[in-house]
Amino acid sequence: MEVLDTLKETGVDIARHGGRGLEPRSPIDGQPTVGLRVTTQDDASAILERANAAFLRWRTVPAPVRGELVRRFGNELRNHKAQLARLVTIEAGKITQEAQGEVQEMIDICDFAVGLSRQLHGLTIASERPGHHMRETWHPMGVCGVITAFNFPVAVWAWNAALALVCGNAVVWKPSEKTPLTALAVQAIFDRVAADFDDAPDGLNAVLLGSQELGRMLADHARVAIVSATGSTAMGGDVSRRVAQRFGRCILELSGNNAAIVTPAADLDLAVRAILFAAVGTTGQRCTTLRRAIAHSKIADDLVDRLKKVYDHVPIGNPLDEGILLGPLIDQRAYAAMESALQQARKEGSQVFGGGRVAIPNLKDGYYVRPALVEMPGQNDLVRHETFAPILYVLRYRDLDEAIALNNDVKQGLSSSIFTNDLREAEHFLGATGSDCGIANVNIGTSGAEIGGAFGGEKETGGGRESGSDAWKGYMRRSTNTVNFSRDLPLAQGIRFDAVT
Ligand code: UN1
Repeated sequence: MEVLDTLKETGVDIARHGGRGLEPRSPIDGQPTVGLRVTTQDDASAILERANAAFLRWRTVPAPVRGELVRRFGNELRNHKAQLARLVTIEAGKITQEAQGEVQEMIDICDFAVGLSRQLHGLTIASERPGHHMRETWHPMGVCGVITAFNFPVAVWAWNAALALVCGNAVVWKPSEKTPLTALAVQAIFDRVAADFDDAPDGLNAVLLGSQELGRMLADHARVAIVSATGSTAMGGDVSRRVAQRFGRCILELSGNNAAIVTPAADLDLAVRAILFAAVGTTGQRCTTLRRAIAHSKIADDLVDRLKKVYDHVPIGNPLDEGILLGPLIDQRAYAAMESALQQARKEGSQVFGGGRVAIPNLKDGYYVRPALVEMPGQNDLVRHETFAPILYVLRYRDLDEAIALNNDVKQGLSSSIFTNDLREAEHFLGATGSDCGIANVNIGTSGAEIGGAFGGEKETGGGRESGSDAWKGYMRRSTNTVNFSRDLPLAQGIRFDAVT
């Protein structure tokens, strides 16, 4: 079978992992792929102990040497880009272009982390005391637990793992139950690179396969210093409450409900292309997917007409086929959620364009849908709810403050955009009284961020930052150091505390 061949090419020993307990299916045709054994709680405990032992050694390896391991790993990802992308397509249903983009995101973050391994710098701070130095230093934290979702089965792990590893941590990864094969392939590649690297201890990165119980175990376990979780707000709430109980650290990247404001000063051709990728790409299953277009009433009709035209021409089908832009939803539940949102929209008197299941020959158990555009009279609870499917709600506004208020009037705060050629509008949107999201863009869509920036958002999105910029600080502990190189002992704030002798 073809999946087995691809797995073999990445080095997965299927005899070791094959079995029962986890029965992943490909969204392409709804058929089972390869059955796998789940990780028992006992095995998971042993893996966590091993990871902790690995951390104790790894933290003493100089950071640029740790970077060298990540460099070699990134090169192996380059060599296996096609195979990994294929597995992403088979397990997550992403079209080949996007699946390759996802693997490229892993490669990019490895490159970033290699450079970072020589840049883990702190501050020197002026001391108020003579003969004293103050500085900040950064140190490895421990085991980093990474919980990832089906929609980015490998890139999000890589954002976390590449940084965590150069920062001197060990990583234990709980991938989505829907995408375990892709995780095993990445693990096999990592294991080979690590085996050839003298300074890399055993168990530096390990995978736990199974249900949310294993995610909870990571959240509860005293050995896990950092839990980085990507997924629903409900999952993130559960994880963060558990981690907070033991005063651990969380990095959360949860739901989004991302909007684009299209003003009368927008380049509509550009806006339509950007909206298409952001709303329809990945079958609407990115946390950064565009879910709301907030269009000025002067241009709203024009925008909707143009969108309808391009929506009508989106090629839907097998994501492995060249030229397809819209692959399947992940499963029946995702389809049911989309249908129920559209039904609710109709009940509320909205205009629904598109939507509905599409039959693809030979793939009758895959859930293929037409993307939907829904003209909403106002922003209601349906619009405020994140439905993980290609539904774009169109809202209208009259002045920019009203549009920004609509942008911000949702519980999530991940990504946002404005389409305008008016500098005043753009800067207002980006400023303190503008978008309240972690990501705010001008003249590009809400999705498809580069790895160089910090990725994440506010409110129910969880507040975490991953990937670029200074997100690495989330994977290290900060130590403030005051060094006295004088012969005196002056106290801060001028306090005198001498016993008379
Ligand atoms: C996600 O959907 O969880 O900005 C991550 C983007 C991608 C990452 C999305 N680089 O759309």
